[in-house]
Amino acid sequence: MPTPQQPSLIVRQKSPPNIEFPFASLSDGLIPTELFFVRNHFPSPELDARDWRLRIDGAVERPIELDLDSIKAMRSTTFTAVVECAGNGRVYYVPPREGLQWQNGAVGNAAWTGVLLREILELAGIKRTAREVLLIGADSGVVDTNKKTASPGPIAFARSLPLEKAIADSTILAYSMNEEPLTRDHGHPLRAVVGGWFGMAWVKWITHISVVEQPFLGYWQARDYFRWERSLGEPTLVPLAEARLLETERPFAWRLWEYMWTPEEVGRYTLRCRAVDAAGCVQPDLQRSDCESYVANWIIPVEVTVVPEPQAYQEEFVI
Ligand SMILES: Nc1nc2c(c(=O)[nH]1)N[C@H]1C(S)=C(S)[C@@H](COP(=O)(O)O)O[C@H]1N2
Ligand SMILES: [Mo]
Repeated sequence: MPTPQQPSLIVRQKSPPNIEFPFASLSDGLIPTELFFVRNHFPSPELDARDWRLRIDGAVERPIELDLDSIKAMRSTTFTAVVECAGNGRVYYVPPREGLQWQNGAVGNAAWTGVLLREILELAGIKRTAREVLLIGADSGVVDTNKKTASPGPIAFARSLPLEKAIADSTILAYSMNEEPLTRDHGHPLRAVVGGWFGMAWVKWITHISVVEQPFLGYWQARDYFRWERSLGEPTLVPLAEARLLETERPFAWRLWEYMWTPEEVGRYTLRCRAVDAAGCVQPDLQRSDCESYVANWIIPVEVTVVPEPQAYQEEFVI
């Protein structure tokens, strides 16, 4: 009897691990953690939850340090949210763009449990001069050695959120994913979950939070993750931050859909689908040159081959 095919992960880079979810195998609202995509700029640090600490300093009344138990003892919040890498779909760019050649699977939906970032910041007391909240990961390394975009030596993965988003109900520091403790590749023991924002804002392995009074211009904010915007005439660089909300009862989570289609005859077909949101925004038909190598959100045709019903196969399954 033929065994049903197991979906297998697609390795886009071995080291550090960058792994894609086989999107064609999507069958459920939540992606199981073992099939969830992994996007790492540096090797995943192995942090021991027992001696891990979270330091909160900068524009706060009282700098503090918390251990994992005291964070878990705080009021917990659970919500389901999609995390999508801004580079998802990059392989569809013509001509090809530099970067990991993701197809559609650098995206996933999971149930996240943790503590509102706002409640953690309140323990330290946010000063009135605060403008952004910088989240710093424990991973680090050198980026783009010998290139014009090379980092100034080894750097950590760090990104800031504007204060309004940092204190929103859609931003938590999560210690659990799909009801299990975070795994090493997904940020154990604590990561940011920033509902509605692209993946790079979801900093993993957080050990340090600094409340800042000036816009943060670190590598991952000012050198990477940009696209062009032409609204001012000449194209200007704007950081990637726009929320991309899917039409669903649960904000920030996706919704699966299906469409019944009976092909008239065997042969090759091309399927296309276009998303339109409640506000009437329509998914673009074609690639736009302004998005660097990110936000590949135009319609990607899917080729299918319709074959005659496999009789022998069916009988085997009936028993
Ligand atoms: N510390 C740290 N956090 C990080 C990254 C990273 O390299 N280091 N990658 C970011 C990017 S670009 C994405 S898309 C998401 C992916 O989350 P996942 O690996 O849990 O799927 O993590 C984000 N958080
Ligand atoms: Mo990403």
